[in-house]
Amino acid sequence: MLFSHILVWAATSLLSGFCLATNGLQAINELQVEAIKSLEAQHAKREIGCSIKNAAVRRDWVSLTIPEKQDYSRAVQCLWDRPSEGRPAFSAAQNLYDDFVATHINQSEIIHSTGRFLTWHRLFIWTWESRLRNECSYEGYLPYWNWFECPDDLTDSSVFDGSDSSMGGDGEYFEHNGTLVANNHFLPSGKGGGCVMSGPFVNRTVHLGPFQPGMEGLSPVMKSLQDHNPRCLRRDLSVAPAAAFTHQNLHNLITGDASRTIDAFQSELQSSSRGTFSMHNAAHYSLGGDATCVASSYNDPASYLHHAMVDRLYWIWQALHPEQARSIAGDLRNLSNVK
Ligand SMILES: *[C@@H]1O[C@H](CO)[C@@H](O)[C@H](O)[C@H]1NC(C)=O
Ligand SMILES: *[C@@H]1O[C@H](CO)[C@@H](O)[C@H](O)[C@H]1NC(C)=O
Ligand SMILES: *[C@@H]1O[C@H](CO)[C@@H](O)[C@H](O)[C@H]1NC(C)=O
Ligand SMILES: *[C@@H]1O[C@H](CO)[C@@H](O)[C@H](O)[C@H]1NC(C)=O
Ligand SMILES: [Cu+2]
Repeated sequence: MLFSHILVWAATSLLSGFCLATNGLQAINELQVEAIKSLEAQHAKREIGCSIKNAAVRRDWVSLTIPEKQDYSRAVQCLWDRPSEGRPAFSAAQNLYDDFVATHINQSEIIHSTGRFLTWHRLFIWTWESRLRNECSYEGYLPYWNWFECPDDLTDSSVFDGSDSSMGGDGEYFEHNGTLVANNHFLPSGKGGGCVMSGPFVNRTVHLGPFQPGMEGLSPVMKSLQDHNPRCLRRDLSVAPAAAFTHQNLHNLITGDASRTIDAFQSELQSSSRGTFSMHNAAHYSLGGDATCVASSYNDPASYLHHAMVDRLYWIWQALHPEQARSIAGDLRNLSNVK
């Protein structure tokens, strides 16, 4: 027993490089094993169609080889080099990468804090992944940023180490007064806040947003989708929100009180019910900078890896709660019409 635990620990610590993982890392690995067993049982009699036997496999970024990581970034550059498909409402979008950002901005008021949250974002990242594969000859699937790795210093993670096989590092130092997060949390400023000056996307320009940036000093603020606002991508990597990534919070979400209904699960994962960061918000705000504007957060390419992890939790929850897997909760509100 002891021996097998050591093996598990060795495998996960190797995967997370040279940084301290949270106690949630082993917990999510174990829950994923349970999820796969559950799907194998549910799909045992399925002869045709989609099943766990022929499913695509999304992998942890840290488990990709360096050439695989570089190939993912190459494919992202390919979308960035494609022309915008240019609907009139999105006229500030300059390329296909921007079109994705614009689509998220356009729908932002109806896909957050509504019944669409989990399924809309699932479709969104699947569309992104499909275009990388179908138009940019990317052969893998969308990797995920495993929040339970390196929470003490994100720049130790191979997602954010600033190498050409990462999503870029922290922003340059920019003096500011921190970030105001939903529910009036205050997040002190970190070591960044300015332009990301490392990694494969350093020379890229973002054009849309921010609308309601949480980070103080993030400007100029955009007024409409016609407002062309070219600038560098900014980040302020922060460790404070990572306090959400405990095995207690994970178990509460997947097997505990918050797992009982889709409503409870979705609320706990998306927003914060107990005055602390939800896991979804924690990872968004730990990116800082451009990611602190909810609507235009996909200006940061790490947001796709982040939402692949959100989707992974949704998938594990669905696998372990088959009777509820296809239910949704919430309404179809447009938040700007809610007083
Ligand atoms: C979103 O896009 C649609 C169709 O392109 C457009 O009619 C609508 O005004 C846009 N909404 C916002 C909030 O930009
Ligand atoms: C939400 O409502 C606002 C204000 O009525 C409107 O301008 C906006 O286009 C709506 N957004 C969507 C996505 O329907
Ligand atoms: C931060 O807040 C202090 C006190 O409100 C203010 O004096 C200072 O100018 C602010 N700094 C920036 C960069 O806005
Ligand atoms: C960014 O542009 C600079 C100056 O043209 C160039 O030296 C550098 O190699 C570019 N970096 C990347 C990752 O494309
Ligand atoms: Cu979103």
